[in-house]
Amino acid sequence: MDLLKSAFKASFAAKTEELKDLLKANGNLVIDQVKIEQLHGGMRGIKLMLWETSSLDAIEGIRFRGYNIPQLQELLPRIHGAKEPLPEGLFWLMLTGEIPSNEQVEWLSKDWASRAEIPQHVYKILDSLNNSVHPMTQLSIGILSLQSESIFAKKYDEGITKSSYWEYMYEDTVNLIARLPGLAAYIYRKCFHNSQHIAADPSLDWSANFAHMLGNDSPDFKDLMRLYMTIHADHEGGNASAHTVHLIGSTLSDAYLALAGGINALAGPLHGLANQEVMDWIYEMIAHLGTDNPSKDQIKEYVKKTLSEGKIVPGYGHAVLRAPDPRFLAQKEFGKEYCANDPLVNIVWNVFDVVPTILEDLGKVKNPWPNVDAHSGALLEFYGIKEHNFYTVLFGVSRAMGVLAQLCWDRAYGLPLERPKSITTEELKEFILQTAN
Ligand code: CMX
Repeated sequence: MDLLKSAFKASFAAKTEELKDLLKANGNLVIDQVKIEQLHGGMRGIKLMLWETSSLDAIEGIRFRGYNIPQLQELLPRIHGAKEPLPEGLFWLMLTGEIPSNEQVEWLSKDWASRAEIPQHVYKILDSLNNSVHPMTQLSIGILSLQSESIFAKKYDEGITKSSYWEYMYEDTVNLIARLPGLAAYIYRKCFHNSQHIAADPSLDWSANFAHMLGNDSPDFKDLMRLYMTIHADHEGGNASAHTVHLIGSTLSDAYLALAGGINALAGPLHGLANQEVMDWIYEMIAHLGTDNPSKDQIKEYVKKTLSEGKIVPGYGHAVLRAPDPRFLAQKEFGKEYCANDPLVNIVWNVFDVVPTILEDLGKVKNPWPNVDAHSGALLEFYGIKEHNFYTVLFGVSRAMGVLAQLCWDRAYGLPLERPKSITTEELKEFILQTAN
């Protein structure tokens, strides 16, 4: 059994026992109550699933196994001359609860590089797709085509016991994560660089190799990718992409089928596609105002115009957060160090200065602050990744780490099929009538 697999086994063995005892002693305790407005309003805030890899606080933001983003930036190993920690370290942390050593991260990086090969039939399927097919759709199709490689599906077919599900889910998870940069870079070079593909360099770490295959070998871009892949990896279980993967996985679909579903959820404009929308919106503003250096007053007027047309301001607001997203702030710090004079980056910062007050004044927006998607596009564009409709693919590659690590936990815990209860309006009326009497 490999290093991380055995560390994960030791980690979940103890937690599974603890969870069994907790359930036995407290299974009847009521943890939450559901209001009718929550039933209708997207189930906001209802506690209804276990999720080990991260937890989201409305003010502080995301914590991965108890560590917030600044702590992760300080504690996770930096190797290969990186200034930013490697996301491989975060994946180790999500599975084991332990900050890994440099040697463990080095090993994991090599392990992923050794698993990265993509079968030829996947390339053929991608090549058959017209470039007008959105890159997120291509990513989803690419992941589904890779499903031929699922070890979990094969073993399940042969007949395996429930207690061994986690082992094969772990194998699918790491194989899939290892292959995602190659898959995403293939889609990028096919759509935007005339299919001039760049071979992987297995001596590089996962993110640096991804940067390399996209076509930018600068050390700073490699660091941006390490940061980007770390901060987008997980956002607890209730967000649409995470919950989709968890739900599909609960039917014992394998990691490939489950992740493709999550990618489809991420492709919506209220979720991950917002990073594309932000950059499109900024470019529309530049064209409308006729300047790529708009004043804050001009930006204010454009925001008001957007709202008056019944549109949302992309990159702002959140279903859980009630403060500026620390993932936005981490990218702002990166921008200050590497591209403080870039015009687009400065527009992003000026938008940040004016939008929250305007949204607050609407009186209905619960969180007027920027989320992760408000910043990422401007940094990518600075390093030459200018194709806005590719941005959510990068989000998807990172998000795979968190949701697939959790899928390993799901199978390790033996969590059952998800099957909540829905009710009709007639039943709702009946309930209200009975409660009133
Ligand atoms: N611009 C304009 N109006 C906004 C807004 C924004 N950025 N954010 C929220 N609102 C509006 C909502 O549309 C809603 O209006 P109606 O009552 O007229 O329908 C009202 O404010 C209340 O919404 P909310 O409770 O504050 O927000 P929700 O939890 O319903 O939705 C989110 C959260 C993210 C979908 C929403 O803030 C939004 O649409 N933001 C812009 C899109 C975006 O950036 N999404 C990315 C989120 C992060 C991610 O998943 O990647």
